[in-house]
Amino acid sequence: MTRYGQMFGPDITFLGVDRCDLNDPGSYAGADVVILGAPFDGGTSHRPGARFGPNAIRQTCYLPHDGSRPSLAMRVDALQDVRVLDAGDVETYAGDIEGSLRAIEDAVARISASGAIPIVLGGDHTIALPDATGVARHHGFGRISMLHFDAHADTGHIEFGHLHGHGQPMRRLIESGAIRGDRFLQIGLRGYWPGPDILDWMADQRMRSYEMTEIVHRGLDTCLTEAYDIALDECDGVYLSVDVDVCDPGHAPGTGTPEPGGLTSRQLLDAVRRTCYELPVVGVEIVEVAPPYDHADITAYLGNRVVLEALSGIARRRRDAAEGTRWDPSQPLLDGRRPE
Ligand SMILES: [Mn+2]
Repeated sequence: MTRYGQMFGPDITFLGVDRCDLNDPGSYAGADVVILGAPFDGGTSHRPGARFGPNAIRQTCYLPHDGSRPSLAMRVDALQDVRVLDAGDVETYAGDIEGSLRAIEDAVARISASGAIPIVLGGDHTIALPDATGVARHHGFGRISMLHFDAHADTGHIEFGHLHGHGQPMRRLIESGAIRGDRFLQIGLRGYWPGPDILDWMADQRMRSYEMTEIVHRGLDTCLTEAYDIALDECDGVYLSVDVDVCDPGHAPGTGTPEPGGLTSRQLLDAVRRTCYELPVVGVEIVEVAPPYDHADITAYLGNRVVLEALSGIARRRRDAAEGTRWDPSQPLLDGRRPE
């Protein structure tokens, strides 16, 4: 496994955190989180370009790349309070799906086996299969649930004559037993795919999918609370998969298969933060950031902040567990009217 860092620009790390080498277990021993790039977009059905996602997510920020990001809302500095390392990119080739999936799964499995949480920067959504499988190899098949933010269900069977692609990873994960169909929670679906045959298959798996109309009608927080209950039932951990196209194209234009009418970036960031604070998250991925279609780096900035919200939620969860405290989202940051 080679560090593939120079292929898409300088070999940088996420906002300047320390680097590690997955070939040298000592270099990431004791890490809480290991960030991994998976610059693979050979599974896209429409517009490619997510291979440029990892480095865009790593570097798109207007603050110094100094390995420090104090969260105003959570009052933690996730890059300092937990040990976050960046293992660079996995070598993938868009024309070799199976070989790329094997390399990604092996890399993620190494991170999980070390006890760290992998945060994978995609890449198209094909990588959800090796990402979640690599985590399940450590935590146990059927022992982790899936919280999947996406405009699309990604439960296709055979597309373009292939079993693997960015519209199919969720079906493959259920078929393999890595994740139970009835512990699969999908948030933000909308639009005009898939059709009734695939929906029937999903119903047979007892998946729970929250389409945007239900989310608008009931409220995102209500839906999340319900999804969290299902996710924790008979499972030890939660895998968080964020396809940036869950957000409205106005909030995330840089993606391959945009679908109008999605979440706001505010909703997504709050949901990621809350998920990583309230649930035992054992793996995270942010996929489908495709810089060639971005405008003013809107989507790259969002991808960077999704990672930071996940990290801040994880950091605050650990601090509160150690100190017996609890984060209160209604607390003001500053309130000069409040007596001392
Ligand atoms: Mn997807």
